[in-house]
Amino acid sequence: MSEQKFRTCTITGLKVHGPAESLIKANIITAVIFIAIGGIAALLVALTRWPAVHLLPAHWFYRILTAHGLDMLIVWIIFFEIGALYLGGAVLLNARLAAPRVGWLAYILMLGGAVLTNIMVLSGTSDVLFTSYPPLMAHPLYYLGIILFAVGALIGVLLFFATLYKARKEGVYTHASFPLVTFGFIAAGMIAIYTLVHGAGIFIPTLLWSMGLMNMNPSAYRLVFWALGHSTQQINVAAMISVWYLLGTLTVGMKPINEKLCRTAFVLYILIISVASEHHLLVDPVFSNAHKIWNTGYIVHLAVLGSMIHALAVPAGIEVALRKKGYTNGLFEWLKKAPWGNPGFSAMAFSIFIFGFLAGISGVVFGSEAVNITAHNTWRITGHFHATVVGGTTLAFMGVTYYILPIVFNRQIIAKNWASLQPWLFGIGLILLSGGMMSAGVYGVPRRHWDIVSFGGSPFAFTWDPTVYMWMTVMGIGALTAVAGGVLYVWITLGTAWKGKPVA
Ligand code: HEM
Ligand SMILES: [Cu+2]
Repeated sequence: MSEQKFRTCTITGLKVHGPAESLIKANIITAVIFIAIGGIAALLVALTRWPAVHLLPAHWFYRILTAHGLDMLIVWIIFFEIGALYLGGAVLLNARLAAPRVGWLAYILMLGGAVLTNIMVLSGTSDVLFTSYPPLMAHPLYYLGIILFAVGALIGVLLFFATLYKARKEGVYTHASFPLVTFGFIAAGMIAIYTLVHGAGIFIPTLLWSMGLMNMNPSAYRLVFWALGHSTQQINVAAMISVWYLLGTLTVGMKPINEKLCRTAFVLYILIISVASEHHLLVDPVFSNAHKIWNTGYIVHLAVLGSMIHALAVPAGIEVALRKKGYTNGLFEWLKKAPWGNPGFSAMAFSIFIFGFLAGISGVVFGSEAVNITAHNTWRITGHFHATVVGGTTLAFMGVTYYILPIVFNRQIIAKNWASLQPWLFGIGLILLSGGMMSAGVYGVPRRHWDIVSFGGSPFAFTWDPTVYMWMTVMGIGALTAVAGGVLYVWITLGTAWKGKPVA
């Protein structure tokens, strides 16, 4: 193995493989460009749903909403995850990336797919929203774009596993087990593989259907689609929790109190989490009631158990680490004296709080059969998943970016004070956004509706409880605050990558 391709990180002492470094940079920068695009879409969509503003006309609302869902939930998150997998597979093990050329192939497929899908959406031929439920039909190239993206992502995940294999085989990494963070990424990678296979399982037939070559049964579509759509959220959860462990270590020197238990929790995710996909089908007349109750009332709680273990392990690990630093007065001195000005720490703390309280609890409640019938397709759901994938995953990824920039990009963060403020703006904005959505949803405000005031001039008048307008305003203020945090993130990340001073 040629040693000259490695650089030693002056902060962590990790050996950074040059080709891995280039690929991580490309994937992360692309992710950030897409969160910027998705963020502009977020602002437009939020300002349309806020009745006081009602910005876009109906057709542009649905078009931009389609772009927002795709660019955020698929493109931003998965590009970032592929970058993170290369980090966990190569950099954290001081190993080389197994086959950098394959990594570039994956990158090109993903980028090509993302650009193609965006073009099809913005050109107005594919207003099908993120879920693209038949009989809504997009242009065939829209589905092709998604397939290319998914194949690229699958290749990236396989490259991660090949990298681990090589690190072992070449004797670079010899400990009995991989570090916990890498272990969590392995869980994410395994879930990713069966998820992406389901992605092919649904989007290839849908492509053929859009070309007039076969029929499509909407119920069958929903079943297979959610094997993809829900399971991808479990990649996000596993990756987010791995990032919590990483940030806990980097920010306060945390060590898990019982590492075996944490690993077991990841194994529970791998085994159980896919059955949770069925919570998307609770109002569909496809499964029997008994089946739904078994699934959502019992089995899924084994995965919830995994989350509960992490939810205790991470904060407890942080508390122990801070108490070891001498903050032992009273119950909460450690919390008060925590490094709140370090954006890596505050992003992690907000992510844990939002994911634990807003996302986790609402998810378990809305995912039960009895409650789902009233929560389904209301803004409660949109509030729930913004707490998971935005307040949880996206914020955790933002936090770890403040470490990836010095370690992988070898640059010092520009505008440190703004960086300290960034997770606060994004986190508080998200709490208001998700809280506003969920609260309005309790009154029955539907998701994906362009006009909740006159329902598009519907003859059946409907008057909301005035409280609804208050919650819509909370949502709007939250959206503006979160967008401000998002703008800071994009500016600081791209600015640092481009003009940050090299790490001494
Ligand atoms: C500043 C940040 C954000 C704001 C203000 C925001 C706002 C919104 C709003 C207002 C909607 C429309 C809901 C509806 O009409 O039912 C929406 C939908 C959605 N958002 Fe966000 N969002 C943000 C960030 C994100 C991120 C980072 C992700 C993913 C990682 C995300 C994923 C989604 C998805 C999947 C939908 C549903 C699309 C659909 O119904 O087809 N959002 N968002
Ligand atoms: Cu789900």
